[in-house]
Amino acid sequence: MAQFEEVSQKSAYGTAGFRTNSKQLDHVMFRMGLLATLRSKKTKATIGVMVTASHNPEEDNGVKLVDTMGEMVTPAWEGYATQLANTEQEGLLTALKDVIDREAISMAQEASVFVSKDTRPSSESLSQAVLDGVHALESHSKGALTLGFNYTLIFDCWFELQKLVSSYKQVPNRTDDQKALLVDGANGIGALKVCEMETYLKKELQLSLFNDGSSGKLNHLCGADYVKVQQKGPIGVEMSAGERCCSCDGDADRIVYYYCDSAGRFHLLDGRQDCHPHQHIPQRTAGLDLQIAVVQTAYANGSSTRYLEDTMKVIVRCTETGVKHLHHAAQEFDIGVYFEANGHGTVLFTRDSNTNDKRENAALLLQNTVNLINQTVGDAISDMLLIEAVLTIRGMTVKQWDAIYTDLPNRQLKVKVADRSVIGTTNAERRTVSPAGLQEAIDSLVNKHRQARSFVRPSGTEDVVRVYAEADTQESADALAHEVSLAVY
Ligand code: NG1
Ligand code: ZN
Repeated sequence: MAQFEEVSQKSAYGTAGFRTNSKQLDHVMFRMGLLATLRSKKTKATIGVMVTASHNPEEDNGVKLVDTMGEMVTPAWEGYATQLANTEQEGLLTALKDVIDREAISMAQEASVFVSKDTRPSSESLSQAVLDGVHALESHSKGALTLGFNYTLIFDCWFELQKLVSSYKQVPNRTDDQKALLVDGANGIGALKVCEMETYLKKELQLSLFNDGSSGKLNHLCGADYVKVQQKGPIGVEMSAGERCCSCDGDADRIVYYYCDSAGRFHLLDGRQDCHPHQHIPQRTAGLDLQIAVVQTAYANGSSTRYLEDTMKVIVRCTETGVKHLHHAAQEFDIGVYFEANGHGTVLFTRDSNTNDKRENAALLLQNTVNLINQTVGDAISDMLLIEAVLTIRGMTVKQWDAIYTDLPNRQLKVKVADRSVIGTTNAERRTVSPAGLQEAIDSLVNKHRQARSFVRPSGTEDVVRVYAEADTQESADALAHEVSLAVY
């Protein structure tokens, strides 16, 4: 390890793998191909490599490894990924041997690696670089490599799409005036899948697709991140009052809902997902005696946490940012609902709903919900259908969903610092442990505002420190975020 630690850490395996300008990623991709092959040999199972930069601009790209059960790889393997990505060419062989020795990997074991990519122009050659890495270790073995998919692992399966569609068809029909849903495809993968789904669901749901990739640029003036950050609708979507609209992100694993009221005011329903499926599940699990929990991050609005704990009376857990952390925490419960405030997430069912249970009706309903959910890491289309199903079953309009609680005004800022790694955090990133004095400074600023909360953490996907603040008024939240930014700087 000593030899590894001396290597300068230019890129680290962050919240969602490596992510930066696509021009800097060739060697990282090749090395992730090597590492995925080793991981596959170690686990004797298929490993996924996903080439995407999600909601980042089209010029960026990234790569993340997907472990045997569709989860992110373990911290030890993230460490190997960082080491390999930063090793000079001449040290590469030694670095690889080190992983092989540490993990006692049998190189005779066959490997199976799935490589998938999003629709970015750079994804084509970068995914090829991953495949080259796989080939470098597996050139002797025939058929051990499954070649690149066009879309994400999640969506590439036609059967998966059919399962979602047929489960959705079990939902009682909604009234005609509630059937329309405007979907912003962010000019990415989500658009392709919505297009496919549109025809199968014509009777149940009238999907109108915008930003379908035919002319616009990926995530440009559209997509989940744009809508959330800009607090306005995407380009090309004309919303009538009260009409349900949603946007997915570039790799379609994140979705946000929104609408305009009759006064033309824009309402974003971010962070509502974790309350939403949850409202549905207790009804469906009536009598099934399952332990249900909701997992959030520190970015969850304080009102949603209070609503879940005080009104819904469910267990709420808080983890570090990034679905890999939420996913692990959610696995500890029979049903774990997890969503980041920005729309990534899903629902996990760790106990078989059919086992030892005589209350068949509830079990059957629950099974149908299970089929509607993609449990691996969540995806925008299945989350969208789940939300549509819940709204239909509960007879709720988007406005009524918005009204289940009122968000505390909040503000998120990015601060550029010389070295963001000097900020160390604890308690699911809600408090800082370094540099000295920073947490005390934040505490005293928070104390000057009402119903206030603020925290800072280094981003895992951008070279910035993120500042979050919420308080009783927007002015107060803005002021607090600004004051805390100055304390960080
Ligand atoms: P970082 O850059 O570590 O804050 C961002 C998002 C995460 C997640 C990842 C991966 C926020 C505050 N952070 O992580 O929730 O989406 O990107 O895509 O939204
Ligand atoms: Zn994404």
